[in-house]
Parts: sequence; structure tokens; C-alpha cells
Amino acid sequence: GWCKRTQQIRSFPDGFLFGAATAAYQIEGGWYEDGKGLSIWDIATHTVPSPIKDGSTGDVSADSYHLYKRDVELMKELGIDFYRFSVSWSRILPNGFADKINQPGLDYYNNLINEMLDNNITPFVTIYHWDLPYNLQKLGGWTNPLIVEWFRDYAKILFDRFGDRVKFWMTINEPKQICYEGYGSDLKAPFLNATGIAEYICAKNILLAHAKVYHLYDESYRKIQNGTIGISLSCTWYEPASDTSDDHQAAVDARQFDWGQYAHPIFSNAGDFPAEVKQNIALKSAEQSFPKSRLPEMSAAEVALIRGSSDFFGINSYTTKLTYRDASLEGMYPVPSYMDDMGAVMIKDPSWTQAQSTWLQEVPWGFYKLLVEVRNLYDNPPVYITENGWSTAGGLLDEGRISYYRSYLTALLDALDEGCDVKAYTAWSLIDNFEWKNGYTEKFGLYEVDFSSPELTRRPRKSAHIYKEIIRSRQLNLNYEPEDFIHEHD
Ligand code: GBH
Repeated sequence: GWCKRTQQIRSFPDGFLFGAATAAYQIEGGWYEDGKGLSIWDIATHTVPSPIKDGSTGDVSADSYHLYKRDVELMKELGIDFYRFSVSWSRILPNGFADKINQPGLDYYNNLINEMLDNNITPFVTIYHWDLPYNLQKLGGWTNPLIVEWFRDYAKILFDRFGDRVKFWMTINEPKQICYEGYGSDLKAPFLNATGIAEYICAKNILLAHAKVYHLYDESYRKIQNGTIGISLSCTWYEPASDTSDDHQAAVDARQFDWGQYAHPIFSNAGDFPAEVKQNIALKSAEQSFPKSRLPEMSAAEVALIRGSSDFFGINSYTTKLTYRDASLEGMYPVPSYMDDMGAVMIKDPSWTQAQSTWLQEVPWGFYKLLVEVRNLYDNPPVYITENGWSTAGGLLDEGRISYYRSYLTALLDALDEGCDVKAYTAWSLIDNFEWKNGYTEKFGLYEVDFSSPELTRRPRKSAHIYKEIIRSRQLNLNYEPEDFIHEHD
């Protein structure tokens, strides 16, 4: 069981890495500059009426397209070992296809990478973080099997152009969010909302696209460039709401649908989609008179291609949900649907501390249980925490974020004590940014961005001072108070 250690000062192991993350559409701006093509998020945010909570766009956002040198100053000030950022596919390939490479797009990322290296910050590049070229979406995007080739062509250009200096690669950020939120619901662009069908087609294509790019790197680049490449999954912890066997099975099914669907094909010995996912969808499909399961099958060759195709297990982890299954499920979800296939109800516990984002609560023991479960299920793979963070409404004095980072890092240290092979930790996010459908109403930054100032001024929050000291000392000291923190703006 999990028990929060009371020790006040604890050390991170030698070689443990600390970083911070962002994503292209959320920070760059420059949406239509220097030959960039349109992405599905450009289209989404320019739709009338706007699907975005505050009607905002990423047209300018934090303007990192122009202010990247300032961003690197923040990284330096924070002392992070690495910075995880994503490349905008349509900035490099305006049409999505590899026929026409946009030189200013290459220049931008080359400048950013070189500026980071000049300041001793290691670049960690996410190849795809949700901003699909609109041209490819017109052809079905992640539901078209040809995307496996389009994605490979795009990734190859990044390896060719940046791989001499980039040694950490992530193929795809959060497949579940791309497939379920984007194609199975209307939570993310392209808002396809074709649940029960589209998210499963997307899942298979994403796994294949990821695996092809992994093997491309492994076979043609690794020897010369000597880097590491993997994938990141968003992993929520699902805790049984009670001790009944129904609730336990509901929590297992929720984990398998949420992240096992992607983790099992890549990280398990057997490969393929997890048994729970295959069985539930096959059963429901038959009941619903589908001639075969709505979950696409994988051939033996596809299973083999995907299995083992990641050097590390990238985990984006934020929160925990209580999970149950009972008679109230009857008729609760549309048919067919991903939620109906999973057959679980997920709820918040009102006693857990709530962030600005409705879905986000502080549950450090859930993070601990998640890390131990990943160790148990997949033979203790090397884990990089590629995102972890807390949202507020704003302000420099962010005690909620400090409490969150401290309690989650405590849980991480506990997991290390249990033998979990966690090698790196990444805070989401370096700076405030465009939080997808919630626009600028939720702030995740260690640094505040003043979106109302023409300079888009960046200022450190109190949490930035705390994180800086953790990185400097390689220790977590729960009593540390920054002396030089001036919160004149609160
Ligand atoms: C990350 O996604 C993204 O990679 C990043 O771009 C984003 O800015 C950041 O998190 C903060 O949101 O529990 O049913 O209510 C996090 C993905 C989004 C997954 C919310 C869980 C809640 C679904 N998470 N989602 S539910």
C-alpha cells in the first residue's frame, strides 16, 4: 500500500533528469507565417461559432515562434536538463505531404535547438502533438491507413534535419486523446464524434505509424545518431470505488481501455490489444449485429512490428478517478460507443483537492499505484514522466501547484524505492499556453505569460522557484521557502 513518507528531505538518484514541456500549437503562434500550412487546430479555432470556451485561438498565443530566445532564458534560469517541445507538422510540410519542405519552418526549429544547445539544455522532440495538417484531415486523418506512410515521411525529414543534434524523440503524444477525444468525441479537433468505430480505427493506425517510425529510426538512424525514441501515453489511474469484484473489474477495464489499449501492444510480451479490450468490443459488436468486431484485428506481422517498438514508456500523468460498474450503467451511454464498450463509470471524489481544470484533482497515491502497475504489467520498463502538472486560474503565488508537484514527486520517489525504473520527470508546462478547448482559462505554466501585454511578458511563479531548487539540489525539501520570491503582482 501507499503511505506518504514523512521524511522532509529526499534525494533523487544520480542521472535522474528534470525537464519541462510544451507543444507547438499551444505556444508558438505564427499560425500563418513564413509559409506554414493550416492544421486542424487552425481550422477548429477559426470556426464560427467557436468551439473554444473563451473564443480564443492559438494564432499568437505565447508567440514562441518569435520569442524562443526568451523561452530558452527561462529554461536556463530554471536549470532544467531538457526541454520537451513539439514540431508543427504543417510548419515543416505545409500540405502534410513530403513533396514541399518549408525552409523557414526548418530554420525556426534549427534556431531553437541551437539556442538550447548553446545553453546546455537537451532538446526532447515530440514529433506529433495533435496539430495534424488540415490537408491530411480532409483525407480522413488518423482514420486513413495511409497516414502510416505520411507520418513516416514527415518523421524522416525530422531525423534527417535535426537528428544530428536531437537525441530524445517521442513519436506521438497521447494516442488515446487523439483517437477518442478527436475521433470518438468532440473534445478535441477534428471533433469527428464517431464513437465506437473511429477511435478504434485510429488506434490501430496510430500504433502502426508509431512502430514504423520507431523502426525507421532504429534501423537507419540510431547507429549514426545514437539517440533514443519512444511514445507517451496519458495514464489516468482508475481506482475501484468499492471492494466489490464488479468495481475491481470496472477499474481494470477502465485502465485497459484508457492506456492499456496502447501500452499492451507495445510493452507487453504478448503484444496485440489487451484481452479485456478485445473481448468487450467483440461481445458488444455481436450483440449489436455487427458482422465482426468494431475493433480492427492485427495480423501476426503487425503484432510483431508494434511489440517492443519503444525505448521507454513515456507517461503523462495527472489524476485519478473512482470507477464502478452496476445496474445504473444500463442505458447510460450511447450504443455503440467507447464508453459502453468499456462498461465503467468514472467519477471524482469530492474530497480530493480540485484544480482549475474540472478533470484534474491532486491524488498522489494514484500516481504511485500507476507507476507500480506499469512496473508489474510490463516487466519494469524504463519510464520517463513526460508530463505532470497543475492548473490554476492565474497569479504568481501558486501554492496549489507547489503542493501538487511536491506530493507527486514524493510519490515518484516512493515508486523508485519500490524498484520502478523512472529516469526522468517533466513538468507541464514551462509557460502558460493555449489549453485546447479551454483556451486561456486554465494556466499550467511554471512561468506566467501576460497575454494582455504586447510583449507577452513571462514571469516566474513561486512554483518555478521551488522547482528550480529541486533541480539545483537534486533533492525534494518539503520545507524549502524561496527567499527571493517577490509576489508584487498578487
Ligand atoms: C495533456 O493532456 C496534453 O498533452 C497537453 O497538451 C495539455 O495541455 C495538458 O495535458 C493539460 O491538459 O478524466 O474523463 O475527464 C492531458 C490529457 C486531458 C487526459 C483530460 C484526461 C480528462 C478526461 N488529459 N482528460 S476525464
